[in-house]
Amino acid sequence: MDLANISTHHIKPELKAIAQKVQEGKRITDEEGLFLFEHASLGFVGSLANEIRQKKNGDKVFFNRNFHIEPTNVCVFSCQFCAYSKLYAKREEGWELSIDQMLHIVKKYDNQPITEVHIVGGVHPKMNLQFFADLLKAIKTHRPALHIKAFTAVEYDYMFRKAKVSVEAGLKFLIEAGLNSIPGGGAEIFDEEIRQKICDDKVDAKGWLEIHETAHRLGVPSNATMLFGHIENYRHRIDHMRRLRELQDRTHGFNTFIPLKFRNKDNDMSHIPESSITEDLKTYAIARIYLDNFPHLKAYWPMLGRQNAQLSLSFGVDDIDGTIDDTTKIYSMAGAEEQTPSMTTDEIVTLIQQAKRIPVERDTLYNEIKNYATTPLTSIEN
Ligand code: V47
Ligand code: SF4
Repeated sequence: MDLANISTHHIKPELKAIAQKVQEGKRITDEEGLFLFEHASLGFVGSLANEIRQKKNGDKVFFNRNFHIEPTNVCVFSCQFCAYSKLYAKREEGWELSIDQMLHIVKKYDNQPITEVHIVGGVHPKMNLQFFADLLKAIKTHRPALHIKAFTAVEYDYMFRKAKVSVEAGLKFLIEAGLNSIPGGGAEIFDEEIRQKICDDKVDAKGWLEIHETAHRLGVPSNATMLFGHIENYRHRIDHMRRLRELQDRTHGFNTFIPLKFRNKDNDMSHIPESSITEDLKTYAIARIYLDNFPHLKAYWPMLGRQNAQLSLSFGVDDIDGTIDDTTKIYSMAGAEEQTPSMTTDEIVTLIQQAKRIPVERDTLYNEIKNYATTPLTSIEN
């Protein structure tokens, strides 16, 4: 935001000071982050976040070609916001895939230039550490170059405790079997009081952070999410991001921060209204401003919808995840915008070009696979 070129007399002095700090590349404090949530307009945080994104990633917007496997939707935990846990209580519509069935899914993509498989699901009491190690080995044997991004800290915590191994030993065992990186799920909101109300029986904040810290130490990168727009307040969002920023200062192992908007269909928090798009975009923008040590900010388009994901590119977001075939149920079941989430590469490229950005296909670690800078925009908006 070029403060010299706009009329600033109506901007609060605190906001001017924050903008100046950010423009000088300085880190904002928790109180300043909170001030942005409480007093800044969407336009203000948006243009500040946009400037940071531009400095970090230029005109590039990343996406990757991936598919999902959900080994099961049975889950021993009872997160209030999750449509799965409700399902488990009713013992309805549960599925459990065998290794052969999951390998069959992998084989469907044999002739496609997919670079990543994202494996995440419920926590099934019968699927243990050895089962998952065998799964990873089977995938790697079939397609060695496929990057395996697998299991949230929630799943790790359960399988390691059950196998009576330390986090380090468990992770080493799975790395040996083929694990390449860790997705960001299960973080929800770290604040103990809120966590107790929305997901009190799964891994706590300390456990989640320990698993990611250990993974980073072992050379395995990861992502981090934040479930927002339910019973938490702005202080809790800032507290969540502070814990991540501190860990990132120590390890630099996080690639991407992914805010996940709470969806209220078919879960035990259905009475809570969903946040507005203004609130969602503000949260993206403030995350971009506050998390100065995270290289990337991702809008998960199946949850947000493709049009809002496109809009988020002007609020600090530089990544819209993958092409994702119709294999992710946790969101569609909770009322996500996209009931059959799948976008072709052409669709994703066009969506990014319409926002006047350069689409870049990346691998999981943000190495560029294809840059679409010179690809003409084919849509009517050309
Ligand atoms: O942790 C469950 C969320 C997450 C709801 O790392 C819900 O690249 C909103 O973490 N409303 C798992 N969210 C998914 C996840 C993820 C997704 C995409 C990419 C990556 C990555 C990670 O799904 C859970 C939980 O926060 N979730 N129910 C709901 N009703
Ligand atoms: Fe289980 Fe994850 Fe759903 Fe919680 S969010 S009930 S841990 S599948």
